[in-house]
Amino acid sequence: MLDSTKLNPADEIVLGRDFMTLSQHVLSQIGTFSAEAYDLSALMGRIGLAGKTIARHLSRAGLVENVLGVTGEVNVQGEAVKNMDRYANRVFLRAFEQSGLVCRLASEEMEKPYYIPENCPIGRYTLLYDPIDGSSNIDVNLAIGSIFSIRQQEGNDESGEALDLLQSGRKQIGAGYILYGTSTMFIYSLGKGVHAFTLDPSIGEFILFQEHIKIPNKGSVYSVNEGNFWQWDEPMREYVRYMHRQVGNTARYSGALVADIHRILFQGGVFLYPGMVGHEDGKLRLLYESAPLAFLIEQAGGRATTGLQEILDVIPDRLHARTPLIIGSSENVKEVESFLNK
Ligand code: P6P
Repeated sequence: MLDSTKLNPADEIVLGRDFMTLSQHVLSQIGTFSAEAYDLSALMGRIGLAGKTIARHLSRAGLVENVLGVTGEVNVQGEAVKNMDRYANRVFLRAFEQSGLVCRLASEEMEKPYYIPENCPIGRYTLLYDPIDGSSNIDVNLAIGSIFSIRQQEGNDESGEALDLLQSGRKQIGAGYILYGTSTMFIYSLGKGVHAFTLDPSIGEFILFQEHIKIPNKGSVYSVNEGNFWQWDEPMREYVRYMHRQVGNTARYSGALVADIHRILFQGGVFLYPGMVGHEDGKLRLLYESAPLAFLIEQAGGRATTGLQEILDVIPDRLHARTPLIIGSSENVKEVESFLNK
């Protein structure tokens, strides 16, 4: 009699892989089936849903209206808002309305946090996110990403100033990014290693790609916008001149932080966005760009610093605070510091 509870080994392997979905993996990470575990599993699943929705919209760029191009607005950062920025921001909000999971969302695209009052009595989390990182790449069909950071909801923020969010990145309980590239990938950590998933559009699930990713201790890639060379201070210029002289180094810079970090996570190296003349804090925002990526890269065995302080130790003075960022393989970051500390 055929045992109908078993398949042949090859099919069993495929089923096992396809059924290790994002939500299932979060539960396996936490290792319990507590209410908190299910909340975090559901929360990660909602972020995944937002990512799938954004990926679908991007795949229609050029085919339907209002995917490419600008809205004509300027955001709190003073940057032109792309149609995709506004769409992706709204997707994250919709993913958490009626979810009961998240009380408050803070985004690069919103001056103030967005509250979901009906969630607040029970919603234990705040989500900080950059809905579309690398907007300049959208209209030329190059890789972009979304970045997210999960924090515990503390108090009820009566002032609406989100002062409780002005804490170090070590208060994050999870972080990650979604990369909209040749395939759509979801990378996350809940503080127990870094794990990568690839979207299988045929079943609409993020399927486990690799667990416990470790960044190489040193790599040959350095990623920086050399168009800003004369805006940097001399030690940073000296470091880049040194990299020019070292045989075997490779400059890679995509214009999307998530894509550059993804390359460095898997191949090693260092990404730099230093302070510049007139912009000593650089360009990248701490709470929803540098801090979540620093959380992830530290979990993978790498480092992230402002040049003076570990990114995860920086306490911002405002929601949209910026910091210089030097992030990647520990040896590469140390090499940059050796120039900055001369
Ligand atoms: P620049 C995109 O606007 C972004 O925030 C990051 O994704 C990217 O690394 C950086 O800015 C690019 O900035 O000044 O080099 O064009």
